Amino acid sequence: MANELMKPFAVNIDFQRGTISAPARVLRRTLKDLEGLFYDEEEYRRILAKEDPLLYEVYEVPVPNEEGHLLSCTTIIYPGKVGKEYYFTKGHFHEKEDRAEIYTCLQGEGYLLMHTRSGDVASIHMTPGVSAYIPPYWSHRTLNCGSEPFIFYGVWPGDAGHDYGSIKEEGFPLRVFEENGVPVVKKI
Ligand code: M6P
Ligand code: ZN
Repeated sequence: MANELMKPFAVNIDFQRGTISAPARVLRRTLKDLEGLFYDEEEYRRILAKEDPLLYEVYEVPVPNEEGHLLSCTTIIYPGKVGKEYYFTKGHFHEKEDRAEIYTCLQGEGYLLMHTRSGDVASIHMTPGVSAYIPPYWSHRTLNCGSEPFIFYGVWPGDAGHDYGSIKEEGFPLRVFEENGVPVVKKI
């Protein structure tokens, strides 16, 4: 019985660079992966016609995507904008919507945006040391509003899953634009 149990292990997280040693998977999303998500569609197409910049990378700790386990990863969002809107992650609900998540900022500056299906919205300004709790039933998207990479570490239940569908179809009700050199959170 005992030899069927998973063995304890550790990884190293580089707090400055945001990388994890021996990740299960490194996910890289470029501008074309976020089609239909930015506010300024025209500007999105104009940039994409010239280049396809890397927006963010995710380093996952190798753990099964199963009930009982805790998944974790770092996310590195690079600085940049499409029009006045800062680079962001796709954003998702959990497939099992009653699963929560914790994001802890390691480097840089960003925002965590959240909403519920019943129309509540929330945002948290993320700077190093800020550890945000995303309760069950809240979607989550992050963005980099600084000039350096924005890096955070996330932990969530192994069976949560990702549901991108409704955000792709309906859009995210909170957006952050640069206005007069500062980030402004807007409800759309
Ligand atoms: C965080 C976690 C991951 C997620 C990643 C990128 O690190 O929530 O589960 O994959 O952000 O976000 P998204 O999948 O919405 O692009
Ligand atoms: Zn999540």
